[in-house]
Amino acid sequence: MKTLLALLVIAFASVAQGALIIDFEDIGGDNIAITNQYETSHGVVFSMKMNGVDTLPYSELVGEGDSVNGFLNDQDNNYDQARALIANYGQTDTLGEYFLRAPGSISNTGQVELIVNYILPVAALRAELWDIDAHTNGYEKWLVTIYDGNDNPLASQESPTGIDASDPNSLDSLKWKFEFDRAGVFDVHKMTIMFIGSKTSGVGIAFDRFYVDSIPEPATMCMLALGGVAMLRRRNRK
Ligand SMILES: [Ca+2]
Ligand SMILES: [Ca+2]
Ligand SMILES: [Ca+2]
Ligand SMILES: [Ca+2]
Repeated sequence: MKTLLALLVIAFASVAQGALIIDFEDIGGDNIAITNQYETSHGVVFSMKMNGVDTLPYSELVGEGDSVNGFLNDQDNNYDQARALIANYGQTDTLGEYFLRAPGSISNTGQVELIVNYILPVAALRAELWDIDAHTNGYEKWLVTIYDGNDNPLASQESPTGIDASDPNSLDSLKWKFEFDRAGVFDVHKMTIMFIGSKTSGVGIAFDRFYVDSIPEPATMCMLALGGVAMLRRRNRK
């Protein structure tokens, strides 16, 4: 019986983990509009506003040489990749092959806001924002807010204020991780990541490794429960 329970727990954990993370590795290529690709698999829909106008975020291929870039790695003078000496800053390169950026070239980006709507409310979420830094035209900073079903804010967090990208202690080509945990209460219906820095252009958003803690799908629960019952029956027959 104990073994059976352990097996069920393992089965459940692996199902939940597979469904939890959105790392954009399966998005299918560079420069693809990210909208409802994760609606059925993860229960989330992405959208974006730029300078208050509705638009969509796009997939970005890690590394330079492809068309359109997501962020400038000032420290190493390349695009769309983690700092070469990232380990020296206590971080690891988790970007993989793809992340999410604003549409168009960085030089054309303005006041960016990433919006995530949840089909079913979630109790916890976390993600990474890369390359929060500053240049002569201003600094970058983000406000992450979560909302209830009536669009009322539940909580918010500010990112660090970007400091000059030439400073090794800046978050240039490094990540800032944020997390919200509603302690088991599934009341988060929406998340927004709004630019609140001083730049008016050249704002690069690089978003990745988005975890969604949603209620397991009834179908999955049912299958696991039935599997458990079947195993118990087989055992009892012995
Ligand atoms: Ca990724
Ligand atoms: Ca790229
Ligand atoms: Ca690209
Ligand atoms: Ca940078």
